[in-house]
Amino acid sequence: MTKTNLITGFLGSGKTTTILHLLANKPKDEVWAVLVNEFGEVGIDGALLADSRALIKEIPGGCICCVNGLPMQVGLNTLLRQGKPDRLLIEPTGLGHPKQILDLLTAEVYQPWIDLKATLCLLDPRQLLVSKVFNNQNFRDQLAAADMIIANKQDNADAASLQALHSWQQQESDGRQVIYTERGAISLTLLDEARLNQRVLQASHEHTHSVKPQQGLAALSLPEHQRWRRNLNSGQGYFACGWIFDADTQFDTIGLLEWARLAPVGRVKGVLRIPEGLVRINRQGSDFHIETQSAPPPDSRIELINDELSDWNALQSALLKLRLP
Ligand SMILES: Nc1nc2c(ncn2[C@@H]2O[C@H](COP(=O)(O)OP(=O)(O)OP(=O)(O)O)[C@@H](O)[C@H]2O)c(=O)[nH]1
Ligand SMILES: [Mg+2]
Repeated sequence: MTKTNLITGFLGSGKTTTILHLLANKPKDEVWAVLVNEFGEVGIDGALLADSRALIKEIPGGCICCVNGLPMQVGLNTLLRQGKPDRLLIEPTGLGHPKQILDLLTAEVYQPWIDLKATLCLLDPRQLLVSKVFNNQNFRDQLAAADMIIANKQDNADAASLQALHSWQQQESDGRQVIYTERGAISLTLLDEARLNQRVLQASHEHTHSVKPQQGLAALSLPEHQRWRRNLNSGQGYFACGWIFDADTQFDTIGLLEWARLAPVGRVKGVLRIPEGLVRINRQGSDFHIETQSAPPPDSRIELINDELSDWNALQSALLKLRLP
C-alpha cells in the first residue's frame, strides 16, 4: 500500500514549496510520487517540481467539479499501479474544496492501494486578515478538513497576522497541532501521523471552464506548428489566464522578471526559456521567488491568477513583446 498525504492550503500558501522540501529530504531508497491538480488550465506546478526525482503527474484545469473526474482518477491509477510508490503526496488546487478528493481517496476501490495518512493544510497567517480569503468557504473547509495546520511564511508574519492565527487556533483548531515554519521546512515524521479528522464537509460547486474539464490533460501540450496559445479559467471568485509557448521561444530575462513582478494580479507562476537556460518564477502577492537553471525547459508556460478580472490582452501584448527574435 502507498502511504498517502493530502497537502492542502489556499492559493499561494506554500504547498508546492513544502512538497519540494519533503522530496529533497525523503529517504533515498523510497519511491515517492506527487499528484498535482491546479486551478489554471496551463499546468505550472508540475514544471516547478520537475527536478525533484519523484514521479510527477499533473492534472491542470483543476476544480471541485472535475477533481473527481476522469483525468484525476486516471492520474491516480497510473501513479499507483505503474509507479508503485512508497509515498504519494497530493496537492489539490488552492481554490478547491477538499471534500471530493477525500471522498475519492477513501473510496472502496482504493482501499487495497491507499493508506491515507494525515492531511496537512498550509496556511499563510496573513490570509486570515484578508476578508475575501477568510470568508471563502473552500479556505475555511481546507482548514476544517486538516489533521494539522502548517502555519508557513513565518518570516513574513507580522504581529496582526500572528494575533489572527492565535485567535483562530483558540477558537477553531480543536486541539489539532499548529506547526510554525518557513518555506515549508517541516519534519518528515509529520507525514506518518494518523488521519483522524472526521468532520463532515459541505462541498460548494461553482466553476466555469473555457474548455471542458475533461480536456484538461490536453492543456499540457501545444498543437504542432503553433508557437503559443492561451487558456482562461475562472471560478470561486478567481480568474486565471495562462500561456504556453513552444520550445524555441525565448524571453528577455530582465523584461520578463519586471513583467512578472509588476503584473497587477495576485499570483504569477511560470517556467520559461531565457537565453541563460530557464527561469522559474513564483509570485504570491509580494512574495517573489525566482530560480534559474542552465538547461532550457521543454516549453515555456506562465499563469496569472487574480481575484478580479484583469486586462489579459494588455498583459499578453506586453509579454509577447518580450520574446527574443
Ligand atoms: N517569504 C516566504 N515566501 C514563501 C514561503 N513559502 C513559500 N513562499 C513563496 O510563496 C509563493 C507560493 O508558494 P507555492 O509553494 O508555490 O504555493 P502553493 O500553495 O503551491 O501555490 P498554488 O499551487 O498556486 O496554490 C512562492 O513565491 C514561494 O516562493 C515562506 O515561508 N516565506
Ligand atoms: Mg502549488
